[in-house]
Amino acid sequence: MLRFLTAGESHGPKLTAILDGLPANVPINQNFINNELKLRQLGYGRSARQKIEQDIINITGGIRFGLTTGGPICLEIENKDYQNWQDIMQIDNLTPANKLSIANDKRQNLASFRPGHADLAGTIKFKHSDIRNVLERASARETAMRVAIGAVCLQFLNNLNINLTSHVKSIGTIKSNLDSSSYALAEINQIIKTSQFQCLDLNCEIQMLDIIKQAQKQGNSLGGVIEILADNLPIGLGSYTQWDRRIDGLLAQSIMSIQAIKAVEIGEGINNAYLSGSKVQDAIVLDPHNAFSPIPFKTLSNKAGGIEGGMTNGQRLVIHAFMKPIPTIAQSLPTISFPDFKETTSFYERSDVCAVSSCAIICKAMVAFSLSERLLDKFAGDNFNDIKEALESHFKYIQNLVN
Ligand code: EPS
Repeated sequence: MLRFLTAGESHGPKLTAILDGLPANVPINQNFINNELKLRQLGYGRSARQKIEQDIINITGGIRFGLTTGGPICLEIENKDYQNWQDIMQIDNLTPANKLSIANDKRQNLASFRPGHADLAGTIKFKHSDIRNVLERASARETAMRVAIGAVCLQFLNNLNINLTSHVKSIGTIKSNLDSSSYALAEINQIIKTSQFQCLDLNCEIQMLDIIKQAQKQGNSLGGVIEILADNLPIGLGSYTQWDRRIDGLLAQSIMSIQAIKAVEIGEGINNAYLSGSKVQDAIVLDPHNAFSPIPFKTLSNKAGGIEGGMTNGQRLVIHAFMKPIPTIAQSLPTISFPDFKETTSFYERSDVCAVSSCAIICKAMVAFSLSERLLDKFAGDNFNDIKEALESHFKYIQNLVN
């Protein structure tokens, strides 16, 4: 069973995670993890916090001589901003002197719930007397750790020839018009490397930049849509046999767990609901001489997005994630004060105006984790080579079905 937990607060000393259940002998390169972490920090519209942080991975267990040992992998990322928050985030109880020194610090006296955040429900749920206990942990800073976990899983998958990418389809009302289905994933990766928004349609860049600048001026924020793709998946990850083994539901859960993601679509799921059956189902044909796929059949379209009956069907996995505009905005909104519960307006510290391109990296990471989980369900093994061999024999079995 593959699983991970993260710990740490946004302005605490560091973020930590343990990833447990990867087999031994998976080649892991720290530069690869650091590159994904760097990509998550890029994109116009991020807050001043990103100038403080330079996320670098510190691995303290589970990897030796560039290979996983099979033991739990322990990952850490330092919060450089902690230097500015030591009093507010201290572990020990406040002394009278500490109390005095932070008494007038606005950061210590959060007086209202920010609409759209975890503040209100979280404070009531845990019966907190300080809203900061909620926002520190609910913060999307935690996604740095998810990207690190995902970067380990991506290396596991890539070494099995399973490739993933993600790109930004829209920011606010600016939409990319390019259809990714005619692009190889390597081509997409080359193009988005040159985009500051991880967008495949480079013609959108200027408009995306403009719309973010406008939102910034207006004290507003923007969301967007991200597409996540995976190629060379085996057939039959997930299962139709029980509700909680269906891979579409499991993938949706892992993506919906990302802060600000409010909807997930598999393939053309939303549009398909408006069409008749004959226009939605993907016809299947033989394809024995495809140099790019070990599977000797294919579908003529991919409206199902690579999943049928809760299982991967060997076609490209296509997922869309919908991110709401970031809830912390400079514009004040009506809200309720704390602890006196009176009507007031929301407070503002600092925030991102748009983090859709960062979210594309986070979505890819969560899909990489989720696919690794499902792969290990089907091709379980304690050593990487056992899994590789099992996967090769899976594809041989399929090839031998068509002669
Ligand atoms: C976040 C608020 C901002 C973001 C943060 C997520 O941080 P701060 O409160 O320090 O200004 O920049 O994201 C990150 C720090 C990050 O690395 O992504 C929030 O409330 O979710």
